[in-house]
Amino acid sequence: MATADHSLSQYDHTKVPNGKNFRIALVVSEWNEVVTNALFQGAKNTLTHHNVSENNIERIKVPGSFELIYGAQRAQQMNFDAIIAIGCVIQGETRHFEFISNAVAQGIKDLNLNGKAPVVFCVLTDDTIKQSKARSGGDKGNKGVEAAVTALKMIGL
Ligand code: DLZ
Repeated sequence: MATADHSLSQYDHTKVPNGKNFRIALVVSEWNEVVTNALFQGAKNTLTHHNVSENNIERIKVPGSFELIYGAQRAQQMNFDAIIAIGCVIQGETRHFEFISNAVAQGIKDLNLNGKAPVVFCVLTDDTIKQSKARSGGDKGNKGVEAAVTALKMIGL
């Protein structure tokens, strides 16, 4: 599961469905915005590269990663074909990190089981901002790219 030797931006383009006519919502947390903006940009560029129209990509802002669950659920009710939940939780001095990370992972899992559109987990859970920057357009690639490819594949299932 480690990304140490793996770039999050590398994938086989021939295995990605054509995104023409797909409608995709990107729910983006404002916490650690320098990272979540870069993840958003990576996802958006990848979606348009695979023919998703800019008009069919909607950015929905939420205050923090904890709110991604509610934001993604609202997006599921708005008839998008897929939702990408974008956040960045960084380890601090308290146990807050674990509560938020676990809640978001469980909440998004529940939305995938019960909702009508797939919700892709594009949430970085790192020890340091440096690690997050490396995974949002740095030397480990961009998890937003990986999330966009996943969304297209899930719609095409
Ligand atoms: C409160 C908090 C903290 C300490 N750290 C983060 C973080 O690293 N990443 C993130 O996305 N959000 C953080 N938050 C905010 C919570 O996600 C949430 O917005 C608040 O607890 C309000 O519900």
